[in-house]
Amino acid sequence: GDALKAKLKDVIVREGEKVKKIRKDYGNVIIGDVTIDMAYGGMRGIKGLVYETSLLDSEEGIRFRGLSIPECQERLPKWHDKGEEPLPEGLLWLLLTGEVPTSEQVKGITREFHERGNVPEQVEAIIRSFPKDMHPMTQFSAAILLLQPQSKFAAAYREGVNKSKYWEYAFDDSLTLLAQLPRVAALIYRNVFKDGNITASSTHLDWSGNFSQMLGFNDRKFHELMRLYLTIHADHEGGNVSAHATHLVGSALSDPFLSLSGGMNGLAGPLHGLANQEVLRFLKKIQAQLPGPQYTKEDLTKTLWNHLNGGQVIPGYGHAVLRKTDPRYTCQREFALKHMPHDPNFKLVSDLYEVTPKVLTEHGKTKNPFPNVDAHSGVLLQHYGLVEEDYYTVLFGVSRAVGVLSQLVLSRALGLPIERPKSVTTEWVEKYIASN
Ligand code: CMX
Repeated sequence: GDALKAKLKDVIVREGEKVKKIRKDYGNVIIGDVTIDMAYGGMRGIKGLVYETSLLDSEEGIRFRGLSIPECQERLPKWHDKGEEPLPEGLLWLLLTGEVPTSEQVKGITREFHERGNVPEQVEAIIRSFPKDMHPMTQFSAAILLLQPQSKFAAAYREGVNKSKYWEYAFDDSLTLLAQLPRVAALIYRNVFKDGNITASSTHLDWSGNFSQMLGFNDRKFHELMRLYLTIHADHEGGNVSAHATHLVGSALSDPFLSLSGGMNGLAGPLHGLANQEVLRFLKKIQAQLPGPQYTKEDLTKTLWNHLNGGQVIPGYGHAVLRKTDPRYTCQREFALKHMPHDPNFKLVSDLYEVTPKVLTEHGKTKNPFPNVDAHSGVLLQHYGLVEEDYYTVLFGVSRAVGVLSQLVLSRALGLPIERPKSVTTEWVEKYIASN
């Protein structure tokens, strides 16, 4: 934690000066136009937000500080230097500083997470008392609020801290959150779906391995899967609902706990993070309707059309920005080809990949007929026995916290102001049209 904070201090000074100069010299340069369609259309395509940690290209997919997913898999430190998948602790370092960390630096973060990982007892008791039929994402968001009294940011603000120090408290809170989220998330899982017992933290394990173990999964391949999973779901630039919601709430100087909870409420929507749960439900529905494992591509096509004709979206397909297959889908497909090539659920996902883009193209509505991250993640979890799909978005949420909290720290460091875009009414639009 200390090494990261020291590094971050340098980066923040450098970046702060750079941004100041850009704004001073080029603040009036126009980077886009806004049409009436954009204003009604969910602000699609408007460049109205600076978000440093990652950038999404419509053809190529996500880059974390310039690194693609395969590059992250290659360059970020691995578990004991011999695992195959990147450690999300390394991604955190990369997102915050823009630099690839060493194994030692990553170990330091893992240690820090262990040191801060104890969830307050009264919070655990309340989580255990949640009704079992309360959706895991509702529990997760509520649990993050329960952690909020620990906020150093909120306490410092109350004490009248100088604004130049905001980022340090946001950083502190973010580390506390990231350290405690796995335990909180595992508690929800064990409490809703198992007997409520949870394995104590193992300090010899990394963040993902320890989380897996607390969930109750000891297969080393599952730990590798979780390292990949928690890395690739972390960040997807700034305009998506969970990132933008966290950023928006944080811009009011709400502390990282309040901000993250807000982001998680957005992630819980079926068009965003909940799509991973919806995909699994959809796969089960298809399996129930198919004649058996000997189904044909025509059978699949028919089920897809029935679903679409019922006025529902095909979950896991389409994207607001991407126009090609999501590289987060591709790397999960590669994981499946390597570790579970004969898994029947993987076969269904694979067969759908061959059929769905054609159907969606013919359907003619979606701008992107290709799969996104959520089309694949569920079957990997099913394979290792994490079969309760209502829980899947919580895993997404634990990962997404890495990205949105990194940016939150940087936003406070750069002194970004309260977010407040201008809205207009349809009456205003009519008058504007008439006068032009
Ligand atoms: N199945 C059917 N119709 C779809 C579709 C899909 N998978 N994706 C988009 N469409 C439809 C839209 O509903 C919209 O229809 P209307 O004009 O009737 O409103 C039309 O195609 C145009 O939409 P778009 O511009 O292509 O897509 P958007 O940017 O509006 O929305 C997204 C993007 C992801 C919400 C949408 O593709 C979708 O609903 N996909 C299914 C849900 C999903 O997988 N979400 C997860 C995304 C990744 C994540 O955030 O986790």
